[in-house]
Amino acid sequence: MSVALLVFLTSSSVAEEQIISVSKLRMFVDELPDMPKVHGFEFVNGVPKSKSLKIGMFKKKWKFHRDIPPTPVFAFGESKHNATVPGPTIEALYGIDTYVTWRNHLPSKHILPWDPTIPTATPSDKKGVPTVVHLHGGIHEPASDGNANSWFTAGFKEKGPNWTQKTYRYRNLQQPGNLWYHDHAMGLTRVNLLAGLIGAYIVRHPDVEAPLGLPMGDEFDRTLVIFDRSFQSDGSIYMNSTGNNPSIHPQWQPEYFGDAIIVNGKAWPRMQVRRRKYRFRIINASNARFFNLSFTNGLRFTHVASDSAYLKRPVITKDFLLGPSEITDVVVDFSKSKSDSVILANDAPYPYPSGDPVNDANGKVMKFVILNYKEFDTSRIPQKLIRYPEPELSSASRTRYIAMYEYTSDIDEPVHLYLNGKPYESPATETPKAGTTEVWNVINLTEDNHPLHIHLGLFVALDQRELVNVDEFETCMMKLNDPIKCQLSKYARGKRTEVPDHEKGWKNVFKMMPGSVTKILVRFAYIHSNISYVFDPTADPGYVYHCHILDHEDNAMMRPLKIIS
Ligand SMILES: *[C@@H]1O[C@H](CO)[C@@H](O)[C@H](O)[C@H]1NC(C)=O
Ligand SMILES: *[C@@H]1O[C@H](CO)[C@@H](O)[C@H](O)[C@H]1NC(C)=O
Ligand SMILES: *[C@@H]1O[C@H](CO)[C@@H](O)[C@H](O)[C@H]1NC(C)=O
Ligand SMILES: *[C@@H]1O[C@H](CO)[C@@H](O)[C@H](O)[C@H]1NC(C)=O
Ligand SMILES: *[C@@H]1O[C@H](CO)[C@@H](O)[C@H](O)[C@H]1NC(C)=O
Ligand SMILES: *[C@@H]1O[C@H](CO)[C@@H](O)[C@H](O)[C@H]1NC(C)=O
Ligand SMILES: CC(=O)N[C@H]1CO[C@H](CO)[C@@H](O)[C@@H]1O
Ligand SMILES: [Cu+2]
Repeated sequence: MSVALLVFLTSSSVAEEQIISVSKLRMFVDELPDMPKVHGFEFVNGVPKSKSLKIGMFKKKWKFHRDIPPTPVFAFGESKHNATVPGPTIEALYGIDTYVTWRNHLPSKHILPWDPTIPTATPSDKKGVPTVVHLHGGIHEPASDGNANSWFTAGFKEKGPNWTQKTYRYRNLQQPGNLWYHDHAMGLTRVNLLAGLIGAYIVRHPDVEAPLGLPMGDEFDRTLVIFDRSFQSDGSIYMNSTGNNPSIHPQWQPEYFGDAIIVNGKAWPRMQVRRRKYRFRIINASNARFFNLSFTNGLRFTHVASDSAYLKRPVITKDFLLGPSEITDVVVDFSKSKSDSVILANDAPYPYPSGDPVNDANGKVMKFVILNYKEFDTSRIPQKLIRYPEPELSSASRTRYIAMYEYTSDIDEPVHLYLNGKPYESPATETPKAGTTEVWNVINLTEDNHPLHIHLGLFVALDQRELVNVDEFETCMMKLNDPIKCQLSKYARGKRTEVPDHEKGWKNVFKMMPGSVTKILVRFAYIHSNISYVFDPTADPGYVYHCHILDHEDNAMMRPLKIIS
C-alpha cells in the first residue's frame, strides 16, 4: 500500500449495526423544502442584464429527516449560512449571460471514503477536496464546461492539469429547459455528489414559454431533486468503504445505492398541494438508482419536456422510468385525484434492470396531501408544445460506434468500465465538426443499463435493438474492439424496443439497454436556431461524454470529446 493510499483512506469499514435501518424511520414527517432561488440576471432600468454570481461549496450539517441526527455534507450556497442540499436553484434568462465564480471552501479532508487507485484528481500536497462544476445540459465554451481535469481545491490553491479560469460564463442562448449543476472532478464525482454538490438550473424564455399557459410561478412550478442515501446512526452518510475487488481497488464499488429516498434534501417528505395543476421538474440525481415513478391512486403524469427541451406535444403516462441524471418535466392535475392524499412511488429494481426489487422504504418517494377545496385554475396543458426541427438521418455527416465494456477480475467482480476500450487519458477519438449531425451507434456489451450523457451535443434516440448471439459478438469485440470487423450488422437483428413517447425528441441523456445497440442522432449545433455557436467550441480543454452512473464515470466510462472546425 502506498503512502498516498494511507492518507486518502479516511473512513474505516462500518459495522452493519451502525447503519440506520430505514424501516425504523417515519415517512412523510418533514415538509418538502423549496430550495433558495438565485437569479442569474438582473433588471437595470427594466432591461435584463447579465449578472455575476459567487457560489461557494461549504462543509456544514444538514437535517435529512426529523429523526436522523444532523449530517455532515458539502453544500452549494451564496454563503455557508444559506448553503443547502441540493444547492440553490439558479434561474437564468434566455440570451442573458450568467457568470458564476464557483468557490471551493471545503476542508482538507473528504467526508466520504475515496479511492486513489482509480484515475483521480490528486492535489500535490494531498490536502483539500478537488472540485469543478459542470452545468449539465449547458451549451457553452469548453473553458466553462467544468472539465474533469480543471479541478481546484480551496482558495484555488491547487489546480488540475486542465484548469483554465475561475469564472465560468454560461450563455443561456439555448432552448429553454431544465439543467443542473454538479461536481465533475476526475475520479471524485460519485463521492462529491453523494456529499451534496448538486443543484438545479433553469433557462427560461418567457416569450416562447408564457403562451403555453402551463402552471407558473414559485408555488405551482416546482423542482424536485431526487436521490438515495444511507446513513449511520450518528447521522453521517454511509458509503461502503470496502471495494468489491479490494486488492485492486480498496474502495471503488460499481454502484452506490442508498436506502432512504431523498427529495429536495428531505427523506420521504410531504407536500401540501391545492386541487389544481402543478408543474414538477423532476431531476434524478442518484448515483446509480433508477426510479420507475407512479402514483398510488392512479393519478397521471403529463410530460411536457425531457432533460433538455420541450416535447412537441404532451404525453400522458401512468408511470415512467428515470435514469440517473435524467430529468422529466411533468404536469400533475391534483383536481383529478379521488383521494385526499397520494404517494409518489418507485418500483425500479436496483441495479436496473436485473437487480433487487424495491422494498417498503426505497419503493416510496414522497406524499402529497391534497386540500379539499377545488379551486379555479387558469393554467392549462396546450395540445401543442414546442417543435424543434429534427434532422433527417440522411443529413448525418458520419457514423460512429461507441462500445461499452465492463472488465471483471478473477473473482468475477467489475474492476472498471471503458468506452470503446479506451481509458480517459487516451487521446480523443470522437472529434465531430461544429455544426454537424452524426449517427452514434452505442453498443452496450454489459449487463447494466448505462445512461449516456454527451456534453454540448443534443441527441434524438432513433432505434434500440437487441443483439443476437451476443456472447459470440462480445468475444470478437473483446479481441478486436472493432464493430465493423466483428460484423455488428449480423448481430444487430434482435428485438426492437420502441423509444417511449415521452423520450422522443431532444435529450442529453439516454438509457442504453444492455446487450443492445442504440442508434442516436447527435447534433453539435443549437436546436432552436440555425445560428452557429456564439463561442469557440474547438478550444481547450474540450468536452467529454460519459456514462452518468457516477461510479462508472469515475472508473472510467468517460472519454474526451474534441470539437473541430
Ligand atoms: C445568502 O446569503 C448571502 C450573504 O448573506 C446573501 O448575499 C444572499 O442573497 C443569500 N442568498 C439567498 C438565496 O438567500
Ligand atoms: C461492503 O462491500 C463489501 C464488498 O462488496 C461487502 O463484502 C460487504 O458486505 C459490504 N458491507 C456492507 C455493510 O454492506
Ligand atoms: C435515476 O437515475 C438512475 C441512473 O440512471 C436510474 O437508475 C434511476 O432509476 C433514476 N431514478 C429516477 C427516479 O428516475
Ligand atoms: C413501472 O411501474 C409500473 C407500475 O408499477 C409497471 O407497470 C411498469 O412495468 C414499470 N416499468 C418499468 C420500466 O419497470
Ligand atoms: C434550419 O434550416 C433548415 C433548412 O433551411 C430548416 O429546415 C430548419 O427548420 C431550420 N431550423 C431552425 C431551428 O430554424
Ligand atoms: C490537459 O492537460 C494535459 C497536461 O498538461 C495535456 O497534456 C492535455 O493535452 C490537456 N488536455 C486537454 C483536453 O486540454
Ligand atoms: C455481452 C453481454 O454482456 N451481454 C449481456 C447484455 O445484457 C443482457 C441482458 O441483460 C445479458 O443477458 C447479456 O449477457
Ligand atoms: Cu454506466
